[in-house]
Amino acid sequence: MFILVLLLGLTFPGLQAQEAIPASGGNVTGSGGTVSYSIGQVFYLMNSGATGSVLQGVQQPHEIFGKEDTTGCFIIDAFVYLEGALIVAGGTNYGSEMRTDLNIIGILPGQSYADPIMGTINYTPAGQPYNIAPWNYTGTEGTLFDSGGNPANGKAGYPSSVVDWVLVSLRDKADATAITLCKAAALLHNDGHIEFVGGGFSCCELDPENKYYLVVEHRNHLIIMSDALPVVGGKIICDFRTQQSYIDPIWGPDFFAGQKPVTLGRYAMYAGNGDQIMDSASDTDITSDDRTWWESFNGKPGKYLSGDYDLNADCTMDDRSVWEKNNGNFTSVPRN
Ligand SMILES: [Ca+2]
Ligand SMILES: [Ca+2]
Ligand SMILES: [Ca+2]
Repeated sequence: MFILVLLLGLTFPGLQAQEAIPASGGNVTGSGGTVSYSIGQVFYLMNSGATGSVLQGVQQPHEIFGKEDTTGCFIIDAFVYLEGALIVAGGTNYGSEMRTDLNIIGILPGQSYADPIMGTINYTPAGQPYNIAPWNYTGTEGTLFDSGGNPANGKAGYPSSVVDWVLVSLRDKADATAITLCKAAALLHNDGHIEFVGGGFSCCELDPENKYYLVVEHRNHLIIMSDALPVVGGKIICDFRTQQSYIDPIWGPDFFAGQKPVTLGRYAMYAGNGDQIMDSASDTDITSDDRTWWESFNGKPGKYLSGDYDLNADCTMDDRSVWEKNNGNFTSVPRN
């Protein structure tokens, strides 16, 4: 009983000065919750320690109503497809799962491979790829995967099912006034599962009664957001693969882009958004700037490049074809 008072850490200015017996009990509310006290206590001793204080008396408060425990962190259980990786190699159809070419070749951040033709070692610098503009996200998730430039450890610890990195965040609103509550770079697996690494998604102490918007970004695909999602049992669940993402209906259902409908009733993030920095809208649209962007990488094989729109580890005309089909799509989902 005494311990409970201590845990609440409330201050009771009125109560401490109490020298008369109140006619009844009452409630005291502070930032940590509400505590009820009852009649009968006139004199008391206060014992203070490093973590709080305890009032000793004849009758101690015995009804404690603290805030709902929100110390647990939310678990995000989400799935998404990147269109570029879903395209069947060398074709225009979509496969049942995404390709992992970047991983197979060994060009994901931190991976390395020996180039047999050039006789050189290709080493992609370690670190999640969203530490550059426009994201400037400084998370250290990527340091877990580093070959150190040694092809003998070329896969750098990535599971073989990993397609690429995505950037995931939670917002409190759908529009531009939204606050990003938490953010993490995460691994995307070929079945669409988003895996949080290095401590997971540190979305803690949020109100589980609220609803949240889950945002997924990729370095050369179009940003998407979910509709408002409830927290169920500490979990936020979202499967973008089988449902359209949020589309602001203000100009009708077909004005803004959400995800691209692909075969088998599935959806995928639009590929072809390599330029996300030229102007303020570049991050949320697919335009001729994204073709110019692709052009600057065209002809470069075997590197981790944002102009590689179909994520097959080289930059060729195929990537331009992917861009061409998606050119003109733009989203209302603000990136910043
Ligand atoms: Ca922008
Ligand atoms: Ca763009
Ligand atoms: Ca390519």
